[in-house]
Formats: sequence, C-alpha cells, structure tokens
Amino acid sequence: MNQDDWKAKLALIRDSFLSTLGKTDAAAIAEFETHYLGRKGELTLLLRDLKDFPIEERKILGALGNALKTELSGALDARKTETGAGVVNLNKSQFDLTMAGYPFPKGSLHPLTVTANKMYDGFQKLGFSIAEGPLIEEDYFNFEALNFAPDHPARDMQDTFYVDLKDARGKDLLLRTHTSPVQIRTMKSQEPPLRVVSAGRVFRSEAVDASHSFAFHQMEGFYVDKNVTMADLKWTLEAFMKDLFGGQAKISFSPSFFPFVEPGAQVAVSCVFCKGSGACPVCKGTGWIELLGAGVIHPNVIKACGYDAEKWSGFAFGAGIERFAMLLYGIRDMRMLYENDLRILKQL
Ligand code: FA5
Repeated sequence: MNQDDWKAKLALIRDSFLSTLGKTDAAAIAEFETHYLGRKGELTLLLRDLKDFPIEERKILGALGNALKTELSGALDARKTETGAGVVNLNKSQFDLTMAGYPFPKGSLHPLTVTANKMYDGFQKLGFSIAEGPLIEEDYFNFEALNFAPDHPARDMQDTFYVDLKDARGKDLLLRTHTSPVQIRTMKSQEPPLRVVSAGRVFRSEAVDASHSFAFHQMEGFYVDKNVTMADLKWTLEAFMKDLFGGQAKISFSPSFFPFVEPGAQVAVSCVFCKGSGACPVCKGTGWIELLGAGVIHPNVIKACGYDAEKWSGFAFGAGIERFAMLLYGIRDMRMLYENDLRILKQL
C-alpha cells in the first residue's frame, strides 16, 4: 500500500463512520464502536499498517490518523449522549435501591502505635521534640558511652542479641537493648539545651511472659540544661502521668541502679487491675506496675558526649510502651499485643 491508498482508505472510513453514526441507536452503539475503534476495528487496523511506511511518511500519516481518531471519538461521545446510551435508568432498572449496603471493614492503628502517639503528645505538650535512632546499634552507643565499662557486670542486666557483623571499632554490632543510645547520638550531634523523646523497638534475649517480651518498645526521654535536678525529673514525670492516666494514678519512685544515671530510680504506677490492693497476678501481688527507669544523667555520659559536665546536667528516663498500653487498655497479658487477633484488636 502506498501513501495515497492509505489516505483514501482513511477517507472511506471517515465517510462510512459519519454517515452511519446518525442512524445508530443506543442499543447498537457499542457494536458500532467496536467495529470502527475497537482493538480490531477498521481504524485501528489501518493505523497498525503504518509500521510498514518509512519513518518520515509514518509521521505525517500517523498525525492524520490520530486526528481522525479524535474526531470520530468526539462524534461517538456526542451520539452516546444524544441517544442516552450507557445511562442506567435507576427507576426501571433491576437494582433494588432499598437493599442494605455492604459494610466496609475499617482499618485502625495498632494499640501500641496509639499508646506511643499519646505518650509523644504528652511530652510534646511539655516542650519535648522527637528523635530517632537505629535498631542495629554499635556497642559504643548502646553500652560504652552510657558508662558501661567493657567488663561491667551491669551489661548482663540486658541480655544482648549480637549480629554477626563488626562496627568501625571492630566490635560486634548488636540489636539495641534499650532506647538510651538515642541519648548519646542526639547529644553528640546537637548542642544543649535539649529536650527530646524517642520511641522504638528494642530487643533482649529474655523469656516471654505476661509482662515481658524479647522484642518490645521503649520511649526514651531526656532533658539537658543548666541546673537540672531530680526534682525536675519528678515534676516532669508526674505532670506527664497525670495527663495520661488522669488524677487518680499514684506514682512511686524507688532507688535503682543504671550505670548511666546517678542517682537512679524505678518509677511505678498503682496497679489499675487491683486498684493498688496487691491482690492480682499482673502486678505480681505488689500493687504497683513498673513502668520506667530514670535518673540524673551521670557526668561520665555528659562528658562522653563532649559537653562540659560542670556546666550542663540532665535527667533521662526509659519507659516500656507495652506496659503503658496494658494500663491504658486494661490488658492483663502483653502477648495479646503481638498476636494481632482481630477479635482483640477491634475491642481496643
Ligand atoms: C532501661 O532499659 C534503661 N535504659 C531505662 C533508663 C533510661 C534508665 C534512662 C535511666 C535513664 P529497664 O531495663 O528497667 O531500663 O527497662 C525500662 C522499662 O522497659 C521497664 O521499666 C519496663 O517498663 C520495660 N521493659 C523492660 N524489660 C522488658 C521486657 N522484657 N518486656 C517488656 N517491657 C520491658
């Protein structure tokens, strides 16, 4: 086929299309469309023949063919509107408009995410900003800069999962055992004063029970400024807990040891399940649920981050997010938070 033959065929298609379109009614319009514009329609096949023309001719003929396609599609749409083709008359249709619709199952945030968000909100109201840190961590950030000497027995407090890869200092990489390395990373990269919280997953080689997991979540918080004391820590945590749990929650501070704080404390909240009476397995008969460790940042940590320990001081805390979720949602067994049983999640 030469150029002229191709053009003549194009003109024929145009004439035939336009002269029959006006006579085509709504019932026949789909067939009409397939005949000319469908995958094996007349115009489509003619356009396909363009592949046999030299490139320069193909450009010119292709433009003509595409222009006709646009023209015919427009005319077809106008005819469809005119004849009412494709419009469903709901009053006369087979649809039962009184039938109830299908419910769409709605997704929602996981209770641990909701809890972390509530905790973030509480601390943001107190002027804290958010930071993040990696899950695979270096010994230096997870232990050494936090005042754990290489052979310090306190390293055994947190049974560590090691990764079979070395860091730049030649030490095995590890899965972070707590969120405290974020303190070091943030302090090393920013100047004080700092007020920061950071939530995320942590890992410990621990047996699983109703209140322990081997992969759980913590929220770290710390405040570094001039003259920060234990009193600031107590005030901040009490204000946060009152906001989160309401006025009725009682909070207890008891002395504790962490190498990176001095003094250190464990903070517990009165058990919501037995109302603090102690007659319950969740708090193991104590009436209190341990929520977090905290204390005044050890001067060695302040120094390890390059700050002047005479000038700057701070407090830090690390809270178990699962424990907060258990209290907020009345969950007696932490494992329920990981099983993702929709019957449970939908109730929360
Ligand atoms: C720490 O992890 C310290 N980094 C906290 C800290 C930060 C102290 C800053 C001082 C200054 P601890 O191991 O106690 O501390 O854990 C903190 C909280 O995590 C606990 O109070 C508890 O709420 C939660 N937690 C600890 N172990 C588990 C576990 N296996 N499963 C679930 N939650 C846990």
